[in-house]
Amino acid sequence: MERKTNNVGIACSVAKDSKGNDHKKNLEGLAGLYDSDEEDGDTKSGCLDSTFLVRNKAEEIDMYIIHLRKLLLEGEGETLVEIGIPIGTTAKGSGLSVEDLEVASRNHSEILKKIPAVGTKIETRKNGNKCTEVWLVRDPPREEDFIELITFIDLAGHEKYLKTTIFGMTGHMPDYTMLMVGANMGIIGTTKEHLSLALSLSVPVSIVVTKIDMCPPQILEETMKNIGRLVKSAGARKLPVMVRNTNDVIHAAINFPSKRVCPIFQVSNVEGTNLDLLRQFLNIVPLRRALCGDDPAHFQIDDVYWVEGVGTVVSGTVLAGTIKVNDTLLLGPNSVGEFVPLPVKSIHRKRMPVSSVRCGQTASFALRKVTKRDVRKGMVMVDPRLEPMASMSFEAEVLILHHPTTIKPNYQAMLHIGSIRQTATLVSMNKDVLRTGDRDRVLFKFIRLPEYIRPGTRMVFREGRTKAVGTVVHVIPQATLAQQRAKFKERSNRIYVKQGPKPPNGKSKKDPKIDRVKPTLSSTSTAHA
Ligand SMILES: Nc1nc2c(ncn2[C@@H]2O[C@H](COP(=O)(O)OP(=O)(O)OP(=O)(O)O)[C@@H](O)[C@H]2O)c(=O)[nH]1
Ligand SMILES: [Mg+2]
Repeated sequence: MERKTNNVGIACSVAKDSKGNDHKKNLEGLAGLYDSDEEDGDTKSGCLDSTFLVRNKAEEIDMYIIHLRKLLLEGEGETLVEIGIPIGTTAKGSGLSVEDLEVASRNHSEILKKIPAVGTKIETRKNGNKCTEVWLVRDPPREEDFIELITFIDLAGHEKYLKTTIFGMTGHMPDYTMLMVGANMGIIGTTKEHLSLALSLSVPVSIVVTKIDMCPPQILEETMKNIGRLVKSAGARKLPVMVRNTNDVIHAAINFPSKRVCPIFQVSNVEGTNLDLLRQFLNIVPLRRALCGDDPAHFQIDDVYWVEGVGTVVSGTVLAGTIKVNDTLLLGPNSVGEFVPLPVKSIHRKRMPVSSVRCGQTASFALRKVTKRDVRKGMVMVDPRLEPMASMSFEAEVLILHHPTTIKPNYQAMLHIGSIRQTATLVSMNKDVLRTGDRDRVLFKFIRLPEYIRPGTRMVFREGRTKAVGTVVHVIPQATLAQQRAKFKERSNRIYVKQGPKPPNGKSKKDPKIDRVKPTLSSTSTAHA
């Protein structure tokens, strides 16, 4: 490895920055090796402005650092770098072996620390058995960079991915939704489906009509008429607001959080028509939820990864409080309903290391002492002060949006509560049967694992064409395995004291049930009891 480091070092090549600026002029004199094979001024994607040979020599590293600092300055804090271009070659047809590239990329990370800058690998370019890595290099983040940040959650439009779209809406807790409608296509089945999902989760909806550049005027007019009708219909009951100028933007943004209006934009992503209005709207629309960074921390996990050299990484949303690096939180519930204390090793927000995150923000945490298998979507990391309890059963107020016939007890459906996604049985309800349009208070029981849920959380359940929404109103905590064992022991002791010791053959004639119960105490059976 040491030999490779010296020989390979980092064959770094600097390409145009992420904003597409050409730095060629500025690089002359700085670049270790100017790529003279390319025609002057040619900076099309994949062509390099300059290449650097950066070995373990201090002067080569220094030169590269100076160069990157300059690029960061010119690129307003960011630039793209391609690692692994052997010196003296063009971008095309080049690359390093996987092992050499690994060494080069590790060394590159070390160099970035000296700048200091943050590098994120964004692409591996393969060329036969050779490859290169494209890195986005940025200035280290300042806390104020993260104060006003809009996170876009791109959800799937196709019906086939409805499950994922529902997960995005319940798991990521968006403040607002932007429903995209192709001007040519107009309102289709999924448009109505997604609108009803946003309405039932009480998330304000705006509509963006795209592709107006390629839509005949009469079709666009028809689409707009249908959208207006849909927005005003009994199910939605909103006032459509066509956004045509800055005054409309202000009016729409002020009234948007109240959910009374539905701002409608007509844009072309190709010609850029009205994108400035949409941008203005996103910039001024106020935060919808009151966020309190002082509450005990509650982080909801929506994905788990294994990152080479880092370990288990969980991503999700901070629902309450503030979480700092090295804070110890309770991770759970595991399959037996327990929570385990775990320190947060490091925090990344938008692919950047940060020292803390607060409620409303999405982040990923590197965890210590836990394998990927121990964590699943829907688990939480919470402040120990919350004394979290897992539960298999809970009561909810539900509204049946659609069901072809009737729902009776023992009906099973896929529940979405935050990032929890699990099948549950509808155990009991107040009414005899539930039909489309009915509201009722019902008792659900998860079929597989205990979960951490809190009253007031919105939920969606669906099964085939059945759709229903609801709110968790009462959670029945499940005793942990330790508590169940303690209870069982206490009960056995009481019986023992009452009945005296068992006869020597081990069988109690008075109560044969006791012996039958004892051997069945296994972690799974008790946890799910
Ligand atoms: N002419 C024109 N084409 C557009 C416009 N917006 C998007 N497109 C094109 O439409 C196609 C689909 O765009 P996407 O952004 O992938 O659509 P999507 O809704 O995200 O699709 P899914 O992610 O599959 O749900 C692409 O080829 C775009 O270039 C527009 O305003 N005008
Ligand atoms: Mg898309």
